[in-house]
Amino acid sequence: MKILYSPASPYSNKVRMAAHYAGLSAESVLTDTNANPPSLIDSNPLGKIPTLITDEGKSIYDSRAILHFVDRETKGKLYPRNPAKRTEVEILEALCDGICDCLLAIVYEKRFHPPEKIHQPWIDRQWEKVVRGLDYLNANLPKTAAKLHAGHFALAAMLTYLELRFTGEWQKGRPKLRNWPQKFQKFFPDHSKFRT
Ligand SMILES: N[C@@H](CCC(=O)N[C@@H](CS)C(=O)NCC(=O)O)C(=O)O
Repeated sequence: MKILYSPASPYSNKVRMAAHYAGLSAESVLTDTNANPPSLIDSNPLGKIPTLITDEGKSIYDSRAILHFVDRETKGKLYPRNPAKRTEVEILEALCDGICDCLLAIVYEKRFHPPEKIHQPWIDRQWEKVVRGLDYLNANLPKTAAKLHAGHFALAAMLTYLELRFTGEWQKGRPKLRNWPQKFQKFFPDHSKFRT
């Protein structure tokens, strides 16, 4: 199995960590989305990473579909069996991925527009969503122990991306969230392997 990825991509980071944790072996293939390589475009019309390609050549995207696939392949290592708990985990994952969507919208706004075309109100609107999301997470962190789930990986990946692109801009007033990565590392010491 292969996972097309890039080290900075938070959704790729989430998928690679979770697959490793669940015990699904997959080769990570570094992929430059800007170059539209056939290996990506032929597997995913959206040209986005992560994209997982199975040994049978079937492609699976996006990151949540991949995690649901990994969960099925590993007999439920990523999501709780209890429906109410599962919904909670799925919402946590959706929130963390949604924050990443906003962060990426800000990064892409600046990256893909000439300076005079950058629309600051759009950036501000995205950042407001990020602020609300981070405040919510600071007040409602998931219990974190040896048994991890998809929501933990989504949260870890989102905070890694946030610190990569918005270094030092998110910790103030959110002490619980700021300290959470240390807790996560205790239970998933391999996390740094997935940043490259
Ligand atoms: N909802 C998707 C988002 C994937 C996504 O936006 N990936 C970014 C990299 S972090 C990408 O491939 N961007 C390239 C592009 O949009 O052309 C998921 O969860 O996998």
